[in-house]
Amino acid sequence: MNNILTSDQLEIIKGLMQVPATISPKYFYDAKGSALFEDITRLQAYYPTRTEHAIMSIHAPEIARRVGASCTLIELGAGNCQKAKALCELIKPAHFVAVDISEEFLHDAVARMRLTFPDIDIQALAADLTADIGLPASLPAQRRLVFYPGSSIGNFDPPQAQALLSRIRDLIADDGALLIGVDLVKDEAVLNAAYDDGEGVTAAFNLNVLDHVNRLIGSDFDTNQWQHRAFFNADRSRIEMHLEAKANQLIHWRHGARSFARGERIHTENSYKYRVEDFVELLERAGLPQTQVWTDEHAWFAVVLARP
Ligand code: AVI
Repeated sequence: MNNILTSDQLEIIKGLMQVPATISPKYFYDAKGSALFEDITRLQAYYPTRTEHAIMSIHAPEIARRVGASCTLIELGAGNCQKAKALCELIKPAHFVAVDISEEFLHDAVARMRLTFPDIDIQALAADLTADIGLPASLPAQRRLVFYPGSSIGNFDPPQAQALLSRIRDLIADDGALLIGVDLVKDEAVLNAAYDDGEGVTAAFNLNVLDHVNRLIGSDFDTNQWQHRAFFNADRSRIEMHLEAKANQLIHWRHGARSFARGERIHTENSYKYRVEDFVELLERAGLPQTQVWTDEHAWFAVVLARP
């Protein structure tokens, strides 16, 4: 067996050896995790997806007018491309690039998009947004619209979020724009229910990361020995997701091991909730000072159009 570790393996093992242990949320999205996330987006308790969809539908004409004619649409975290589909109908770009970390999932979605939009040049790009997004060299540099829906920006710590927004600003040059969804601070009970739903779908999504990690580093996590924990941390304005050990256990992987005591946690995700003014400030610091904000009637979610 090859003894050289891949960067994913190194990152996972480093996180597991930390106290408290961490697993990056990017490892949620194997094929099963991506499908479970789609199930989450359909849950009654998980308000972000339908709220963002409602904002985009109600304000579609104004959004289209303000976005203007965009030559190239680039969707980050495209998943099943459902949201880009509506935007393609609205702004009719010449090119569409779907970027996502889950390659298997992306290819099927892009194949369906090509059937729906035979006149648009459509490409799939498997990329990790924490690194540089290497767009195809053939893509026109003018009038790019980066679409980053779903409040996935909230899964980055604010400094990382600002760094990603700066990289987006570089991708769009001076005549482009960013259309982004961001989840807002609200009643804690609403937030907690969205990340700990009664049907156990979010729990299954969280636990699935252990099966994915087992495949990636050859570890022996048993999902029956762990439980889902999710709660709003008001001091840091974020939902935290953890996996908590139900019993003392020793986890092995190739050439390594770590013990976990009953009750010890692995931190798997943060989901930051912003105030509109704080998010606008973050965009400004990233070089995107011209903003237009749309929200829903409860001000639970915002869709922001930002330009250099
Ligand atoms: C992908 N991301 C925006 C989701 C969120 O709400 O932070 C991931 C998620 N985690 C648990 N439920 C949904």
